[in-house]
Amino acid sequence: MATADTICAVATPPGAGGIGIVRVSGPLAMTLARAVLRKLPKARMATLAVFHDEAGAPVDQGVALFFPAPASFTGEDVLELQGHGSPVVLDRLVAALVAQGARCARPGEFTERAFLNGKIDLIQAEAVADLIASAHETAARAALNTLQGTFSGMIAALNERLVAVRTRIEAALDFPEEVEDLATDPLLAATLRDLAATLQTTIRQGHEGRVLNEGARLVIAGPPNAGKSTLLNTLAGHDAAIVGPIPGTTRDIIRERVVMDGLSLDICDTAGLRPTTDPVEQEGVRRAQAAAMAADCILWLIDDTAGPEPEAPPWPEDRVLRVYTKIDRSGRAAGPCPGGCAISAQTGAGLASLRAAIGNRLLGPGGTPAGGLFAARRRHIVALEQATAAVVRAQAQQALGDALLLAEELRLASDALGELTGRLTSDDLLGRIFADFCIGK
Ligand SMILES: Nc1nc2c(ncn2[C@@H]2O[C@H](COP(=O)(O)OP(=O)(O)O)[C@@H](O)[C@H]2O)c(=O)[nH]1
Ligand SMILES: [Mg+2]
Repeated sequence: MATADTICAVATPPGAGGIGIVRVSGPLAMTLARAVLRKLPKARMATLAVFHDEAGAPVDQGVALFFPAPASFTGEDVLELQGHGSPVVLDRLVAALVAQGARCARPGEFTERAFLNGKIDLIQAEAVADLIASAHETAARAALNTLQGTFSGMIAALNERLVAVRTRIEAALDFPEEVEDLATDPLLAATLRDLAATLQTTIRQGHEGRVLNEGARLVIAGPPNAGKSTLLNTLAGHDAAIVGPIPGTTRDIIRERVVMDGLSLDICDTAGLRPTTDPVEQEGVRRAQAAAMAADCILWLIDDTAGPEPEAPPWPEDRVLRVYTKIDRSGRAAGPCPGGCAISAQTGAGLASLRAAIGNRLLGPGGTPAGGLFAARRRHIVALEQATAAVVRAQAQQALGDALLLAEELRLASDALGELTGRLTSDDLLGRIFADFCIGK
């Protein structure tokens, strides 16, 4: 897909720096190179040159690179001017390029062109933004793997299998006797079952990828005085929440962002759950429950010195981790125990195994992602869930012997995967994805 406009932008962060880079992409890149540099650099060869403005006055000198289409990031002719990192010089260069026919790029427009020109799929384009935004090393490595195609490859393999089944079914639709056979075809049933199972595995790995990429929401909940605020302060490493012996001290949700063993965690301390007539505390309890519902993992704190264990609210069991607290006084052994972990925030006993248990809960056994490290987004999981639901409905249609509906459900599954990779994505969604980028990328 050829784009008519030539875009340009400063690619380095705003402010003064050692080096400042201006990037140009589009059909005019070659003409602009000749105008600014007085020569066209050899393809992909670092070339020392003086940069001139539209009136021919020198603006800076530096290294120029020219990448002819299609072997460039965007797939178009690309010119890169690496000068001195002065905002004045960089603005002057951009103004000179605009005066000669380029226009200023929108956020993410270089990456959008790379996507539109088929250099990368949408998952990889999103990984470019995720890599730039990554807050810690594990997230950066995961985003790089996605950028290099780890996740896209898994989706492409799924799609290939889906297309093979669809081709077979759609070919059979023209022949009534073959249509009848489809309903009883054990091979088709096995293929659909296998496809659904692989999709489910991919969703699980996608969840892990999302946790690595976007971080996870961890909520500390439990009865009053269980030691919730004390645990938040311990995990955060500073006095974020007020701790006290009076039940009902915490009302508002207190949030701390913590990087723990390569996981970015948004940890919320909440009001203790108990029946109360105090309207402020009631609101605190309501907020605590809402936060727990939206959490990736709930630490359910149980005061081990306080008699019989309270019953946990009806949250999904796979998201709840029981934490027995104050074991310095109860005498329970620190570390893993049924359904969770025993700790003392006061002595630090059991905290290492609590951290490991949190990692296990969010990333599966070992606290490391099962499908290898790759970054994913919530959007990807939603699309994978849609594809899975369609394949499950397709299995039902096969059992009912309705070949037309079977074919239709599989088409919907293909469409969901197409939305994932960007093969079938609305302009609206694309606009939203690329608007989150920085300018110059
Ligand atoms: N001995 C002991 N006391 C603790 C521990 N954790 C919390 N406490 C005490 O328990 C009381 C309630 O703690 P707090 O964190 O405010 O509980 P919250 O109401 O669940 O937030 C405070 O007096 C804390 O000092 C612990 O590990 N050991
Ligand atoms: Mg508290």
